[in-house]
Amino acid sequence: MQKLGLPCAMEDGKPVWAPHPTDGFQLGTIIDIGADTLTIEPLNQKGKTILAPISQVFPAEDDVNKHVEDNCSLMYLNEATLLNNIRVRYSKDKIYTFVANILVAVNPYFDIPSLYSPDTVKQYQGKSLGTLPPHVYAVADKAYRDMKVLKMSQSIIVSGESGAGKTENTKFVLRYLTTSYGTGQDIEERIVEANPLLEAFGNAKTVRNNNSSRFGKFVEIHFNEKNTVVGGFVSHYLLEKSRICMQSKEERNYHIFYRLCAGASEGIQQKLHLSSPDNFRYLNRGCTQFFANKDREKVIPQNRKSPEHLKLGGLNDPLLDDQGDFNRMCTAMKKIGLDDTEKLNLFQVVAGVLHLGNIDFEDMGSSSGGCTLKNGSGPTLEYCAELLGLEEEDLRVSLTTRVMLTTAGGAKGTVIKVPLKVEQANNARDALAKAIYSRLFDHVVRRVNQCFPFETSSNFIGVLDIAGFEYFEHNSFEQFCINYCNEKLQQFFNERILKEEQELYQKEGLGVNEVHYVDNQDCIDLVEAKLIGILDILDEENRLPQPSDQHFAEAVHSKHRDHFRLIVPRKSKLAVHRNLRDDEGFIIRHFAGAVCYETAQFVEKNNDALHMSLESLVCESRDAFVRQLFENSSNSKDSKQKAGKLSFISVGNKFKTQLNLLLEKLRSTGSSFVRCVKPNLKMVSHQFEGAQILSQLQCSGMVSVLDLMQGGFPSRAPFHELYNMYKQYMPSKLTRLDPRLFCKALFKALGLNENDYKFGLTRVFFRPGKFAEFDQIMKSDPDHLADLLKRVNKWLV
Ligand code: AOV
Ligand code: MG
Repeated sequence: MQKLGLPCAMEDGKPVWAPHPTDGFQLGTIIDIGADTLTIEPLNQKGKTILAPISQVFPAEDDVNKHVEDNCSLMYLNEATLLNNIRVRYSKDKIYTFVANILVAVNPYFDIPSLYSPDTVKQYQGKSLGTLPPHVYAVADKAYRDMKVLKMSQSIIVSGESGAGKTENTKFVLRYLTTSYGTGQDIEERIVEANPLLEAFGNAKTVRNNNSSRFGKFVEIHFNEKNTVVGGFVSHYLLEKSRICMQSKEERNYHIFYRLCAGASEGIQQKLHLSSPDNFRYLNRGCTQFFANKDREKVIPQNRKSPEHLKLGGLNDPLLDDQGDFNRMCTAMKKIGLDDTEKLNLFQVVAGVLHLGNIDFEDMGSSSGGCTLKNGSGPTLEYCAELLGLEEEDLRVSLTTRVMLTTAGGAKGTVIKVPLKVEQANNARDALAKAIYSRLFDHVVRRVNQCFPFETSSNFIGVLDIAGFEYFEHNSFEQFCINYCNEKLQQFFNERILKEEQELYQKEGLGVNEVHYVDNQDCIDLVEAKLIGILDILDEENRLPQPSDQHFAEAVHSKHRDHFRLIVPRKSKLAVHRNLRDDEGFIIRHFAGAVCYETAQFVEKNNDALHMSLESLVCESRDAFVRQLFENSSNSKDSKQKAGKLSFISVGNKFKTQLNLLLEKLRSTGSSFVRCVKPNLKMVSHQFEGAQILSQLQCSGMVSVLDLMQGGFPSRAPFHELYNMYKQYMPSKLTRLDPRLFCKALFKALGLNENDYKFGLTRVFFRPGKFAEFDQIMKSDPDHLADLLKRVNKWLV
C-alpha cells in the first residue's frame, strides 16, 4: 500500500535504503509508515527494526548488485543508489562512474593494471562520452573535441578532499592530452615533467595524504589553430606558509627539504652544510611519532625498508623514498631545461632557510629587554648568511631589532632601533623564512612557465586542481580561504549543471518543472563584499596600529548580527567550539555544512609583508638570485618612507582577486567536472567506507544533481545519434525517414510509455533509467525486435 507523501517506489515490503552509521546506507524493507518516520527491518538483521526519518530513506533498485556506467541509467536517482552503484563498481576495480557528464573518480590506492596504459590512451581518442567505460581520459577527450568543434577553450575542474586523487587525475589528463594531441616534441614532455618540480616544492606529507599538494593550481595546455599543443601555463594559488616553520604531529615540511638532505651529492651537501633532517628545527618537530605507529609499518613497501633508508634518521619516512625522489626530481629539472647553476641556486636558498630556522635567541638579561643570538649561534648564523648572501652582522641585527620611526618630542622622522624580545625575534626569523620560501616557490612556478612558452594560441584546455571543502576540528585562515574558494566553485557548478540543464529543457520546449537549488551568493557576499565582507573587515583590522584577532572576530559578529550564514561559536554542535568565546571565532554555514573558524592568527596570516628591516635585508643581498626573488616586492621601493610604518600586503584580498580572475576565465570556457572521492581514511586499497564517502558526495553537490535528474530527463540523445545507432536493426522503409520522424515512428511502435520520454526540438529526453531499458529492448531481444519490426511496418502503412 502506498501512502501519501512517499515516492511511489516506497511501499510496504519493497526494498529501500535506510541510513547506516558506518556504511552510509543499509538495505531493508518498510514495515510501518509513521507521520515523518519509517519503521524498517534491515535485510541482514531479521526481526530487528530501526526508525528512520522519511527524508533519509530512499527507494532501492530491484537488483542491488547491478552496476551501471552512467548512474543516470538507474531507475531511482538518489544518494543511496549512487553510493551503491559506486560501491559495487569499486569492488570490481571500476573506479570511474559517470553521473550524466560529471565523472566520479574513487581513489583505488593501488595501480590498476593497464588502466592508464598507452593502449588505453589510444582507445579513448576521438570517442564520444559513453562509448567506452567511464574514464578521466573520456573527459579529457570530450574537452578536446569540444574545443575543436566549438572553437572554444575548455576547463576541467577536479575537486575532492585531501587524498581523493585530484593531483593524480590532473596528471593523467595532462599526459593524455599532450601525448594524444602534441607534435611529439619536447614541449609536451616538459608540461608533464614540470609536475615533479612543482610537487617537490609545493607538496608535503600530511596525515591525509603522503603527497599532499599545499597549493592550488590551474594548468593550461595551449593549442594552435590546428588544435595541436603549443605550450602551457601554470597559475598557482595560496601556498601553505605555516608549514615552512611548523608541522603538526606526523606531518612533514615540503618534500624538497628532505630530498635535498637525503639525495644531494656529498659535494653539494658540504657546500650547503647539510646533514640529517633531524638536525634542523624546521624539520624535526613534526614526524616524531612515525616509528611508533605499528599500523603504518605494515604497509611499508619492502624495498623501502632498506638499511640505507633507515640510517638517515627518524625523519626519513619509510613510506617515502626521498633519495629516489631526489634523483627523479633532478631528472625532471634537466628535462625542463634547468642547468646546474639554476639548480644550485634553488638548493642554496632551501638550505639557507633550514639554517635560518636553527638560529636561536636568548634573553640579554639586562634592562633593555632585548635578546641576542644563543651562543652567537655559531656556524649556523655564518652558514645562513653565506647561503643567502647576507652579512652576518646585518642578519643578526635585523633579527633582533626593529627599525622604528619616532615622532616623539616633535623630532619628526628619527629612525631608531628597538630591541626585540625573544618571542618577537623568533617571529621575525620565521617570517623571514616564510617570505623567502614562498618567493622561491613563486620563482619555481615562473621558471616552469618559461619552459613551455608559446607565441600565439587559439584555445586552451585548463585543468583546475585545488583542494575541496575542508572542515577539521580546528579550522584557521587556510580553511577559511579554501572554503570560500569552494563556495565560488560550487556556484559555478550550480550555474553550469543545474541552471544550464534547466535552460536546455526550456530551449527544447520540454516544460519541466523548475528545480530549486540553494544559491550560495549570500555566503560568497559574506566573505567578499566590499567593506562589510569578512575579508575586508580583516584587512581593516590589519591596518590598525594595533590589530588583534579578538577585535577582528568581534567586528565580524557586530557587522553581521542577523546574517543567516553566520553564527557564534556557542551555537556549534561540537563541544570544542562551544567553549570558544565570541571573540575567538565564528561559524559559517557553507553549502557543504557549518564550519567553525578559530580566528587566532588570522591577522598575522593575512599579511604577506615582511617588516621593513627584514625586507631591506634580503633586497640588498649579495646574491643576485636572492635579490631577484624579492625584486618586484612592493615594499622594496621607497622603503625609507615606509620606515616605522607597519607594512601590510593582504593575503586574503590577493586570493580574492586571483579567484575572481580564475572564475572569469572558467566562465568563458566550456567546462567538465571530475569529483574525486577518497574511499577510506587509512589510505589503503579495497576498503569502502560508505558513510564518509556519502558525506563527500553530499559536499561536492552531487546530491542536488541527482535531485534535478530524478525530476528531469537525465539521459538524452540527439535524433541523428539514435538514428545511426539503430538503423541497422530497422526495415528500410523506416530508415528512409528523417531522424526525427524515424525516432517518433520507432517510439510509437515500441509502445513506450509517454511519461518515460519527451521529444525536444533536437533530441529525445528520457526519464531516469528509461534510456537503458529502451536500449536493451533494441539490442538484446531478437524475438521482441522481430515483433516490433512487424508493428513498425504496420504503423507505417
Ligand atoms: P589529492 O591531490 O586529491 O590530495 P592525490 O592525487 O595526491 O590526492 O592522491 C593521493 C594518493 O593516492 C596518490 O599519491 C596515489 O598514491 C594514490 N592515487 C590517487 N589516484 C590514484 C589512481 N588513479 N591510481 C592509483 N593510485 C592513486 V591533496 O593534494 O592532499 O587535496 O592537498
Ligand atoms: Mg593534490
